[in-house]
Amino acid sequence: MLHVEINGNNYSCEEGKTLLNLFHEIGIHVPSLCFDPRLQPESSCRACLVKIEGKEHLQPSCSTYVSDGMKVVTHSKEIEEYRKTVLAMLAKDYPFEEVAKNPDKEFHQWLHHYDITKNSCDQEHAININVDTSHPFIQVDMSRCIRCTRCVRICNELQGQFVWHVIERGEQTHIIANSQNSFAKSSCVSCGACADACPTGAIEDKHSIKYGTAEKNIKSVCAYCGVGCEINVGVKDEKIVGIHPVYDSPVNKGHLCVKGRYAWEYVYAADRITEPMIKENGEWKKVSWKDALQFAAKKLTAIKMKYGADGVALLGSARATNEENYLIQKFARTVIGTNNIDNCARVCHQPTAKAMTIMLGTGAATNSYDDIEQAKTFLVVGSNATENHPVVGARIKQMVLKGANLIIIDPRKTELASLAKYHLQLKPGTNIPLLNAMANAMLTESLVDVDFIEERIDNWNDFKNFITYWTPEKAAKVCHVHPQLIRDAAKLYAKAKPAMCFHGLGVTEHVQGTEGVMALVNLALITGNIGKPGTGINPLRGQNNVQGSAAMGCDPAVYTGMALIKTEKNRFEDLWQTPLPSNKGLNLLEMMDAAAAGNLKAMWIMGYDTFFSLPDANAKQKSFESLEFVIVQDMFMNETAKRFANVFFPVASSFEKEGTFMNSERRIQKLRRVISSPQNAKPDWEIVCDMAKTMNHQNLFNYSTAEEIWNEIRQTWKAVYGITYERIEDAGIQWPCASLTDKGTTILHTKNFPAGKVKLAKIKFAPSPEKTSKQYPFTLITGRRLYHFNAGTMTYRTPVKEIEETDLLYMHPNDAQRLKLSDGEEINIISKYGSAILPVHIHTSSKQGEVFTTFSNKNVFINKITAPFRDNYVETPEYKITAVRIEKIDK
Ligand SMILES: Nc1nc2c(c(=O)[nH]1)N[C@H]1C(S)=C(S)[C@@H](COP(=O)(O)OP(=O)(O)OC[C@H]3O[C@@H](n4cnc5c(=O)[nH]c(N)nc54)[C@H](O)[C@@H]3O)O[C@H]1N2
Ligand SMILES: Nc1nc2c(c(=O)[nH]1)N[C@H]1C(S)=C(S)[C@@H](COP(=O)(O)OP(=O)(O)OC[C@H]3O[C@@H](n4cnc5c(=O)[nH]c(N)nc54)[C@H](O)[C@@H]3O)O[C@H]1N2
Ligand SMILES: [Mo]
Repeated sequence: MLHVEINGNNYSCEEGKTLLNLFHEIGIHVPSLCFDPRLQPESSCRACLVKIEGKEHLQPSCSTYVSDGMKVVTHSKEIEEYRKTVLAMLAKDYPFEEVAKNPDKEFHQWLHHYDITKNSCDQEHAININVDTSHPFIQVDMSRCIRCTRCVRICNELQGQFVWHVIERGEQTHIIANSQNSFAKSSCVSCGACADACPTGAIEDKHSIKYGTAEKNIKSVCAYCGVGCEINVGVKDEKIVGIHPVYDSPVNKGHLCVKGRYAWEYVYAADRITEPMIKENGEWKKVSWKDALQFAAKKLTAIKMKYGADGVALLGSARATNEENYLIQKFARTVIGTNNIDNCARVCHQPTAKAMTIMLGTGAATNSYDDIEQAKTFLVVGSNATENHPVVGARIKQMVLKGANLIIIDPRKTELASLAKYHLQLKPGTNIPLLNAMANAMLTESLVDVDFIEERIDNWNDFKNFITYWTPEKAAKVCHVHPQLIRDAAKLYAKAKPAMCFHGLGVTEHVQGTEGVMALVNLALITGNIGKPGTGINPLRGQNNVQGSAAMGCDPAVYTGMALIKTEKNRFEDLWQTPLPSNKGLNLLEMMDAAAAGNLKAMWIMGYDTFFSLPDANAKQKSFESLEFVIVQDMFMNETAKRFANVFFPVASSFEKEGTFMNSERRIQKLRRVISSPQNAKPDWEIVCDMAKTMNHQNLFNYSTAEEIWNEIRQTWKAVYGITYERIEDAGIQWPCASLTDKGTTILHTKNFPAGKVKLAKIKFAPSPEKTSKQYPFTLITGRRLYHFNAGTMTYRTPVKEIEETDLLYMHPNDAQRLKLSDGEEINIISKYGSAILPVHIHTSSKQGEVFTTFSNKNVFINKITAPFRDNYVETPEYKITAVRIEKIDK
């Protein structure tokens, strides 16, 4: 502890703090216009200067570290006069009418505090610069710029986008974006960090211009991707007016992406469904909750009577809370009596969960985001993190900009690939030969961690024999990556430790998805890159709560907490006081097959646009048409609801309910009710309880708060027993957390694996049955881009669609030239399974012969053409490979 005297009072403080940090803690306010807690101190504005005993000149408090025995004066006549001069200088050309209009801006507050007016700073006329309103979310008015450079630095240091530049010097200094006249044309990714950091409003959120300042800010969790950023939701007159990042969140550390910060206006979309509805003779009719519930209950009961409980299937939602997912699987098993329950992890990271459970014993990320800053090397495989998990992507990018090594394995040149030391641009679907060859190189070049293998691996000799076959030369013929590059990448991952692996759908959404993850786990194990800081196998999970939905038991084979039905039925029968079904449940893909075969008759789908997002939609249409009864529970009339539902249950959004989400690093975080839900929309959990009551099972679904449900979950799954609502009031906790004093677990497997020693996987290569041919010469990869989210249901109802209007087909310039296509031209894309129309975008991120697109636009509906093949272990669709041809559309 250090001891300091400030303004005659004594304080103690830990080492490594700046004076300004300490002032903030003890409530002393000094102007600090170039300071932002998320940035390295710049000490250029000179407003935070203080007197330190023994120093001749005043010192900047933002960059001076506290030392023992320091004596500091923060406010004296001399210092205050000096500050006033500094601020008056900054305001010399300032448009003072803005001060009155926006008194809350940090700079304006200081001008007011020091009584600086247009007259007092001898202003003749403020400079006049055009206001740039080209961007849908951010307005730029550089007449208000005081050159504090927070925008420049936050764009560089937090996001890593380098949009803002300081040009010229002295009086002429000003800040411009890296585009000519319009900010919208810059390389900005709309994260909004600059607007967040700006102390004047020179760069400002259009939301705050439109709606004004929030009356209160309520902490909650973002409802888009699996990163799980913490947000402060600004509310005024009971409406959301803006979203800002939580500065001290361990997840996002004061950062957000465009969707988290700006894409929330879907909540107020004119076509949001707010009344329960029943479809009669092809027409939707609004009804009371009582009628909707009774109608649905009657139908489900009748189908159960006629076809048995397994005639019904249910789907949980990766967008809904843990509590809600827990209830729907409990409903399936207790009220209906079926294990036909699944969720969209099936089409996403189920292969990860399976592979990691088989090999390591736990099907979740081994490490935490905070390991990113500890890693020396990153291996990023089939994951486009800067677009799909932008806040984690930005953290990785920052480390790479500071010198960490980066290896990318992806058929496309993603943003991270352009920064990578090695980009292994493999042929789609060939992860197995490539990863096996990396293991081979590690063995032959003695790069393996002998001690780790000795201590923690069971079948090393066996594996060695297997892997000798997979020389980089042999693999290169299949995966089209040069053998030397495979060796170099293997060497870097094995030697520049600690090395941290992130993977995504480029691994899982293949016929060898589960095996792909196993091959990755092999690499981590043989190099000892597991169980230590800055290492591990880390899937970047899909939606806000896909990890939770699966962990709650929305899976045909397991109950809550990954408890196997095979072994834990009795325990759950005791817990729920009900006999439970022992029939093997159907997974989502099997549900589709069973429906088409006439064996499944009803589905209740909670928060999942299943028809739109499953592959080979033309075939799926037959499955859905064979169902007698479908309930969709959503905020919007999604494609599944529009075409196939008989009943629609309208839900509260994530801003309108309580509960918890589980992010990619196993962190349970608390969602808060920020606004009330419109008309008769209700939280999913209330709807499930109401259905249970209507079907005479209220004794098992008698909850009045989400917390009561969570407390029941804690009783069923000991890894979250220690996580109470009270304990996560301030910050989330990562499971396993077995007791009320346990702080949670940031790194798994530090000493042991649950099974003691583990086995390496010997994986043979069997290529995808989907192959290009003369008739279908291109390989189509589908995936994501930054602006839209999955089924597009939410983002297309926000101004994000002004930035990206539609799905685009990314095509290499040489292919476009050959097909005589110009950028933006609409084409017909055809596979064996169907066709779709969308514009081409000529771009070098795709290799020749490969094209890429997203699947979010309802009008394009790309899943009409995607291939039906599935992962060998868990049936995840191979969304990443479809053979297609592209035809010019005759005008
Ligand atoms: N902006 C945005 N963010 C999202 C989403 C969104 O829709 N939009 N969706 C969320 C969801 S549900 C999920 S699951 C995650 C997914 O996030 P990611 O896992 O990043 O998803 P994708 O873009 O589908 O695929 C990742 C990469 O896999 C590559 N790939 C394709 N085939 C192969 C292959 O054979 N081998 C290798 N190594 N790579 C290959 C693709 O080129 C692509 O760059 O994103 C989440 N975040
Ligand atoms: N071609 C192609 N297709 C793919 C993929 C691909 O890479 N390529 N990826 C696949 C993957 S990984 C995934 S995860 C799926 C995603 O497919 P979906 O899960 O269908 O997509 P989402 O857009 O995440 O949202 C599902 C629905 O949840 C609703 N919703 C949001 N919040 C709530 C809530 O609190 N409660 C309820 N009840 N509903 C809510 C939304 O309005 C939306 O209709 O798509 C898959 N489809
Ligand atoms: Mo996903």
